[in-house]
Amino acid sequence: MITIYFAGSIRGGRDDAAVYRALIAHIATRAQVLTEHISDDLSVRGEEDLSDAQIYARDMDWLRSCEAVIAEVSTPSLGVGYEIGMAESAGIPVLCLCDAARGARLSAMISGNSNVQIKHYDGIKDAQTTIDAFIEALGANPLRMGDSS
Ligand code: 6IA
Repeated sequence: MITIYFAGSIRGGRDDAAVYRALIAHIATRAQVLTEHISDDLSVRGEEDLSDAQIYARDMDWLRSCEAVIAEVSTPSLGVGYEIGMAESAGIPVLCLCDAARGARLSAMISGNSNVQIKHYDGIKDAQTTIDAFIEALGANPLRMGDSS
């Protein structure tokens, strides 16, 4: 099964937590999601017991091991931007999902980056359809950019 690293804002703001939950639930029917906690109430899950250094080390291990990243980028987040950049430099395919109504505010470092796929979605169904096509394309061609074999 394909492994997906889902990225969504945490300290950048939790306004879209319900959207993350709906997208993660959908991805989980098609792939293994390494970061299902992004949709949760993190205090309930005990994430607060982890130091920032432990969170960073764990998330970077997951990021390096995943086959693709799906990032919800409507709420600006330093961590999500960092993860997108790290995935890009590792040659890991990245799909960025942005609520169309807020797309004009998306950072040029994402919207101007031809190495990542960007979808300005109009409602959850639209985002889910895009996720399906992205995962299907990965299954057809699971090689990372930069792989020589
Ligand atoms: O800058 P942000 O916090 O918005 O960054 C969010 C991104 O960084 C997510 O995509 C996560 O993969 C990662 N990340 C940042 N903080 C955490 C976290 N706990 N747990 C897991 N992943 C994280 C933060 C502590 C919490 C109790 C507030």
